[in-house]
Amino acid sequence: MISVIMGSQSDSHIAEKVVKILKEFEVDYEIKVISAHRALKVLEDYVENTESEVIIAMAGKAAHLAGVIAGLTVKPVIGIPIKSSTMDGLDSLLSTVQMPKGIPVATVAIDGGENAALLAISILATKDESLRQKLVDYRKEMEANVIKADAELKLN
Ligand code: RP5
Repeated sequence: MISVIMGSQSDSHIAEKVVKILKEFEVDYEIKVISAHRALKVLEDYVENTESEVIIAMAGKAAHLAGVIAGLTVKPVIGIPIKSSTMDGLDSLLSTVQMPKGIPVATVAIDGGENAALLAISILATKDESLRQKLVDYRKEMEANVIKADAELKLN
């Protein structure tokens, strides 16, 4: 199972991207809104008790959510910096990616919900052959789409 945690309900447009991929791969997930600064105790309880194998955390501005979660668990934590301020997400990116040594957060692109989901699936796929095959098929489909786009190019 994968946990998907948003820092705020206002991050749900990116959570939707994550959930779309998880559904496509038929992976179990649990989705929550838990803020690290507004509800720290709730976050601690959740992280300590969840049975999820991977946690995806998304937050904007001074985005400490993924880092705090990573400090609470040795499970893999994937951080999505959210573009939710006047700084175009650069603040969130640096807050999420620049973790001090010892407590890693695997950070994807700003608003990179799809890649966060795919990375979480890749982690589960190390112990799940059928999930691994779905990832291979997904990449084959992407390749086929590129070949098709090239064949249909009308600019030559
Ligand atoms: C962060 O601050 C959230 O993750 C969100 O991206 C941003 C704004 O949150 P709200 O003030 O809209 O709740 O905590």
